[in-house]
Amino acid sequence: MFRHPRLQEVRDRLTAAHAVVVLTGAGISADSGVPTFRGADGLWRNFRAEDLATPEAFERDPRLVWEWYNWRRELIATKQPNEAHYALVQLEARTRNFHLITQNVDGLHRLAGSQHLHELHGNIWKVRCTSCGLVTENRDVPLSLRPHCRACSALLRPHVVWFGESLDQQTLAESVRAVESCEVMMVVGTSGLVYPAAMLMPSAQAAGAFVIEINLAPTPHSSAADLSIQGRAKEVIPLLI
Ligand code: BV8
Ligand code: ZN
Repeated sequence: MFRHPRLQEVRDRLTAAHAVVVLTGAGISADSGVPTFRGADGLWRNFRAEDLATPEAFERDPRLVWEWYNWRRELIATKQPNEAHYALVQLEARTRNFHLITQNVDGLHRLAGSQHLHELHGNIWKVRCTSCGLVTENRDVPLSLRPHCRACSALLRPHVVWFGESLDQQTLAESVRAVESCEVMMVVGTSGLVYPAAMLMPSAQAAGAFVIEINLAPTPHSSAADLSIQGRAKEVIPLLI
């Protein structure tokens, strides 16, 4: 049973807060069996995510990039949300003004029932036409390689944000507004290395929010957090709700 001297304080702060924001990263899905990006299990055929999650990689070898996404879609299709995902759904239901901002593209927050969700980096279950831009949901596992647009027959790509690509401006603006007007922000299972998502925590703090980090290990943001709890998301989050 996870123990920490300040769990009750966190529960009280979350209960008293009118506006709460939660930012999640790959660590919250690790307990569902989805590999993180920078952990030991973050490799695929000796490629790093940074090598494949780029427009250049897709330009150079769309088949290889699609094979990687097909591998991830196939893996994620067998995974379920864990206690941490469900606890955040409960927190959302009883918080007046709640925003869940995720860097994850696995769709597990949506599957768990989160409504006020901002998917900063897109969603692996959506595809986008490289020509006409049509975005559709696609759950084919595997996706027939080099998938083509029904409307204009151009090549489809995953509807995710690659390194070097800018985030959807509206999603980012909504997320910034949310962190700048919340009383409590929880940052769960992210290494805090990827920008501009990594700017959200300092922005919350600058706006006066009480920031709690929950992570298995210390991160570059741990010292800045008002409270950094070292533990497994699926054990800690349910205890805070
Ligand atoms: C942009 C979608 C520019 C794809 C992803 C140098 C300095 C600063 C910035 C840059 C730089 N060089 C380049 C940049 C910009 C770059 C960037 O930040 N690079 C980093 C690597 C330095 N950013 C970008 O390119 C962004 N775009 O900046 O645009 C621009 C501006 C104007 C106009 C045009 C362009 C786009 C970034 C989005 C990239 N896409 N994903 C896909 O998934 O297929 S990012 C990818 O990393 C995932 O989304 C992932 O979620 C995300 C972040 O990683 P984490 O979630 O933190 O996961 P990670 O594995 O790192 O960590 C897991 C954590 O969980 C660990 O801390 C671990 O301890 C913890 N953990 C593990 N198990 C548990 C746990 N915690 C709790 N419980 C557990 N059980
Ligand atoms: Zn098209």
